[in-house]
Amino acid sequence: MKCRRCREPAVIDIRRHNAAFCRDCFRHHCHEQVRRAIDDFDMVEPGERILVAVSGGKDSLGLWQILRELGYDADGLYVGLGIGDYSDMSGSYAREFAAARGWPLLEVDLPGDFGFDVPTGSKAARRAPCSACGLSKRHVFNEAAIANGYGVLATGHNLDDEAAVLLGNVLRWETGYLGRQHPVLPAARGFARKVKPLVRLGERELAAYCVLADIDYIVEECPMAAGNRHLGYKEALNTIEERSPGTKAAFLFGFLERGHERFRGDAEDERADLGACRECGAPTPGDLCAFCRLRVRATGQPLPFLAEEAP
Ligand code: Q46
Ligand code: ZN
Repeated sequence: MKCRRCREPAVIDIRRHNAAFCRDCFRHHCHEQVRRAIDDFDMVEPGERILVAVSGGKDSLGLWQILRELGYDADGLYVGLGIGDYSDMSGSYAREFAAARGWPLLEVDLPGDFGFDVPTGSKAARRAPCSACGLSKRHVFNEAAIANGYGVLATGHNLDDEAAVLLGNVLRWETGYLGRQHPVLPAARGFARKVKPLVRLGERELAAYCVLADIDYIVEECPMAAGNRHLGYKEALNTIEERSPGTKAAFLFGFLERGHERFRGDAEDERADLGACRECGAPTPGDLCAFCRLRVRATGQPLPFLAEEAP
């Protein structure tokens, strides 16, 4: 097996591209895929500062490394979720990664800063752990980007993640979610722009990138992920991909080119009449945003303004 670019011996093959690469050319390939995603979808404006949400896993640390190597002004954000040893370990990986390179890492801790952790929040709100967790992360990421003056927030969602989310949304015809499923969510009042620069790279490519680039990342999966629907969709797509390489990318990029536009209106309607949360100012259709409602339930404590209003 020879490298497609330089004809030296290859270390990895990528069936959907019908190509194999040596170590250096594979790194170049990963950089190129991220550069293309950023250019094709106009993710970042010149001179803009990027905040990268890092979990200590391969995708987010790989993304931070690639963005820096491409010359972007990118800092990290780690959010402690309070998921036992898993959070302790993932935090250590993120901190060590940042410290070894001297790159700034912002930290927010759900238990320390907001008084609850994901397991408690999910039980109290009777939500699946990943639902309480996802809602908390979206809220905290957005708040941190805006409060610290970053124009854009980048997350490590890769091709496998996005294809699995798309499959879930199509299976249930979630038209609002389909309208929002895009590698770029534009900024709006109270929302930072959100981008997913890894959409052109698969999970296996990210794992290989980290190994070849000497990035130490947490290999353990989050203990709360077991049994969630997303994993089932990923497995189903992997089975299809195994038989017909390239299907996953065709599914996602075909949607982005020919399907997404048709659902955009549904998402815009949902965003159109949002007010500000009475507690934290985040955009919300109601009085209190979903994160503040979760927080009230999880901590069992009224928020300061609610306490003031009590008779
Ligand atoms: S951290 Fe949170 Fe994930 Fe764990 S609880 Fe689910 S969403 S699986 S990326
Ligand atoms: Zn709020």
